[in-house]
Amino acid sequence: MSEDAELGFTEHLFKVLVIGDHKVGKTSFVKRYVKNKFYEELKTTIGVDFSMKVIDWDGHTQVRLQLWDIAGQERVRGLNRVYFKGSSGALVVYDVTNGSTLDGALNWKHELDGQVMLRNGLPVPVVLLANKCDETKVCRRNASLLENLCQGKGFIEWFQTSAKENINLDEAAKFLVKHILQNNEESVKEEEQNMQINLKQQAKSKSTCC
Ligand SMILES: Nc1nc2c(ncn2[C@@H]2O[C@H](COP(=O)(O)OP(=O)(O)OP(=O)(O)O)[C@@H](O)[C@H]2O)c(=O)[nH]1
Ligand SMILES: [Mg+2]
Repeated sequence: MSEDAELGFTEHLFKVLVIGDHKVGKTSFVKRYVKNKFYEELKTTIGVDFSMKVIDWDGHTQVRLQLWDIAGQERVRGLNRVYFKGSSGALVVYDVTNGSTLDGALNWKHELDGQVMLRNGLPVPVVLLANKCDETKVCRRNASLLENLCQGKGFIEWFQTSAKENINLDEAAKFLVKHILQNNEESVKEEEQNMQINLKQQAKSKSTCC
């Protein structure tokens, strides 16, 4: 975070992962969200692709989201964990037309939780995206299933999205950023408190010395 004290303007840079199985629409999400473009045909991602989305959060806060779009192919799964480090949150994508990718999403979440956590030991915020909803809407029964899943598996929320028709991408990302900002604020407060405690302890030890 950098702050221009005179203007009271704050900038944040957050690393956000976009993860999920092969072909669920991760790259499509990023391309729609960042460039407002959609492609029927896309090359599979190899390794990781980076994109930056700048959000004017409010009049005095700018958020830069560094999006890490990670390859979903099974054969490179184990290798991709190295990219998780330092992330502030994640979007885990599954494809509503392919049920097995929901199991995949749960695996990705589990792997992420094993690799990254907040300073207080809690998991980083993760939003579940039920993508390709232009093809099949999530029915009410599945919606309540997903709600239960979120609670049970620790996703902060789920959204049905379509990268193709630009449905709910901004909403899902905003929801995640709101949580990341809250976590950030809490950890800054905690740091300030720790610093005050340290200063007090130093002052105390100086006053008792000699
Ligand atoms: N109908 C529909 N098709 C989509 C949507 N999002 C992505 N697709 C299509 O799904 C296919 C795979 O999309 P990608 O974005 O390449 O998927 P990916 O998750 O990045 O795949 P990997 O890079 O292999 O891990 C492409 O043909 C996209 O056009 C969507 O919201 N609706
Ligand atoms: Mg991709």
